[in-house]
Amino acid sequence: MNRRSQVFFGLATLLALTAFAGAKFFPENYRPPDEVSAALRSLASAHPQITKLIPIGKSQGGTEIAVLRIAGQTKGGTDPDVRTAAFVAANIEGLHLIGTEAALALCEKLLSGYGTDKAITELVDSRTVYVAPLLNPDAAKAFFSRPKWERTTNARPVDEDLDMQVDEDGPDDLNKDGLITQIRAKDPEGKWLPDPQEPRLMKMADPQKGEKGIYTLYTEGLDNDGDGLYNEDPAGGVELNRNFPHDYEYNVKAAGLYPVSEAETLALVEFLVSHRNIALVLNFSTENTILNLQQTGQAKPGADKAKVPKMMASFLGLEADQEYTLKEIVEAVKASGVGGGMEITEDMVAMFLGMGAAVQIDRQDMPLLEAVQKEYKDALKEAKLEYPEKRAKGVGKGSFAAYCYFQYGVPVFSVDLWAVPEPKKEPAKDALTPEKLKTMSAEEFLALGEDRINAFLKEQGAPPDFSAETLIKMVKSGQVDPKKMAEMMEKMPKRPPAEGEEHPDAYILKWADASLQKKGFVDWTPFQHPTLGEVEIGGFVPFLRTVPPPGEIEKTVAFHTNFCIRLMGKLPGLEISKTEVKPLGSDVYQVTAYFTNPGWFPTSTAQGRRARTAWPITVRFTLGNEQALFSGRPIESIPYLDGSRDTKKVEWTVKGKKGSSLVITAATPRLGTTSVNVVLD
Ligand SMILES: [Ca+2]
Ligand SMILES: [Ca+2]
Ligand SMILES: [Ca+2]
Ligand SMILES: [Ca+2]
Repeated sequence: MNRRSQVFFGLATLLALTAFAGAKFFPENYRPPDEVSAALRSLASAHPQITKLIPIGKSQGGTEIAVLRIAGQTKGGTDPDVRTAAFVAANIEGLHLIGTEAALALCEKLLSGYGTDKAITELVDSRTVYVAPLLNPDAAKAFFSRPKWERTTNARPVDEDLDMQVDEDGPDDLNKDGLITQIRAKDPEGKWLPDPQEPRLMKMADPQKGEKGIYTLYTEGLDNDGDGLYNEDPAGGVELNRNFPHDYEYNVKAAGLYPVSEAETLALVEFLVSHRNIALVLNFSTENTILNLQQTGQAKPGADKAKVPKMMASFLGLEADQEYTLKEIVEAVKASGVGGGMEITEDMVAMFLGMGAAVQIDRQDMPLLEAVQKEYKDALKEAKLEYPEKRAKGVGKGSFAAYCYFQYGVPVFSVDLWAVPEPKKEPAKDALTPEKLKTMSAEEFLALGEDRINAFLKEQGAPPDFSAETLIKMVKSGQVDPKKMAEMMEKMPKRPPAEGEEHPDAYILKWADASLQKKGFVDWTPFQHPTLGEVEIGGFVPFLRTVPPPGEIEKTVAFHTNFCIRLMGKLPGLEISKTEVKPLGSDVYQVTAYFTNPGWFPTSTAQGRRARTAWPITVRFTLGNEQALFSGRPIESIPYLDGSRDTKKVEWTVKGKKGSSLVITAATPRLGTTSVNVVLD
């Protein structure tokens, strides 16, 4: 190879590499499903004393789904699957690669901190932590595939368009950049037009504002089966995070045939219901339910009005064949005294009348969630982690988190770990205002520069022909001074504020331009499409919103794994904190036992009690030989204990010999069993 061709070859390679770097979009920081499995196996084999790798099932596509159990040796050899536990779930959506990494990092932190870090050692010795780092491996594979496309479905073959063919028309990488983006095609009947402020972004035309669409948008690809629709039936499947039984969407293909119809969701639900010791679920997903408390879709009671069953109607003083609003029914129930002092909500009435699932957080659980929210916000601030709070995503219908809270009946916290950062607002003190303008000299005004003046004009809603360029010319030529200009501007008709509104994705594009060297967006480029003709291909790079760039991973993972460990340290517990024996004479004794929750979380949530999946605490009083119970019951039930050392007592009167003993036991599935030996004395 001569020198010239060497140089040429080098250049060509460089160009190819640059193109490919954009296409790859930092995969080296994230592990594909087989590497996640390998990482779990190696963690388990490096720490055999305190781990157990539990395969819970296989994805539709055949990848094993595993839970790593972390539990230290307990005194008395309590079974780790019986003592109080936290379950950490990750990446049920498949595109939340950062969640998988955080879950693995949490395992590593707990295992390496065991024996060296006091809080971690205490946690691991007294509790059990289950971690499932990858719940949707089929979808996660799409991140590592070429072309890369955002997919949240498992590999179940589904005929989305009911044409008797399955998975026959998926996206196609037409421009061969390794990414599935979008196509925009000029179309007189199109519904889309470029955003006037940011023409790279497309917005839906609003006919009420006189806007007219000029483009139709498609996912990048061909109409493989020639039915006139583009990419209408891609590979897969069911969106696992819509396949859970609470507030489930029937007759929606992506939600599956029926609740828990999928291998992955079934495996997960089976694991949860067979591990009744789980008292807390932490979920790494694109939702952030610590900041956004919306616990399920937009579900509302099915109708505004409802009829009340005949039997109830007469009891409530209502007419059986008349329709009432939920509010009216709530009032009637309250007036009747049926609730026995319980807070009656529209939600409860709706559920009772079979109008739909509960969708609101139980009022009694609110203080708990708000306290965690405050702690989280304070911790974010302290760690100087900026998070666009208002953009935090709530939970959708049929989601895993909704199932955990409403049906499984435990506190659940979803965190997304990262979101595209909000652009920083200009500090207000430097902001230019018409008032400031009035006091400025011509020199000071010119020193502002064209960009700042333009920004100011835009902010003021100045007409488009009122540009910085013309103003600068006018000031320079002495036609106008800043004071006069400010007065003119105050009189000027303002553009309607709607036009100043930014495209909802504008901040994402700005961030991508600034932080990803423009690699976050594929610029619209002409393409000759075989059936659509002249089109352009472009749009956001897949995974831009859910996968943080390398520089931002470590800090958020460290922060959130620490926060999770903190939350796990708040798990409820059950102890018999004190017993008292009082002789009443003639071999009769009064025995009192105090039951305490040493944890911060209550022993059950109000919703758990309502769903009847939070068991009460069962107290057993087991008499010794030749003892007899005078008063009190051999089995008592304590509905629940609040957090932070809430204590309830139970009393009995026993006849028995001085010095003889009996046993008091307290047990509930989520908190294990504890017992104490009491001597009559
Ligand atoms: Ca089909
Ligand atoms: Ca492409
Ligand atoms: Ca098609
Ligand atoms: Ca296609």
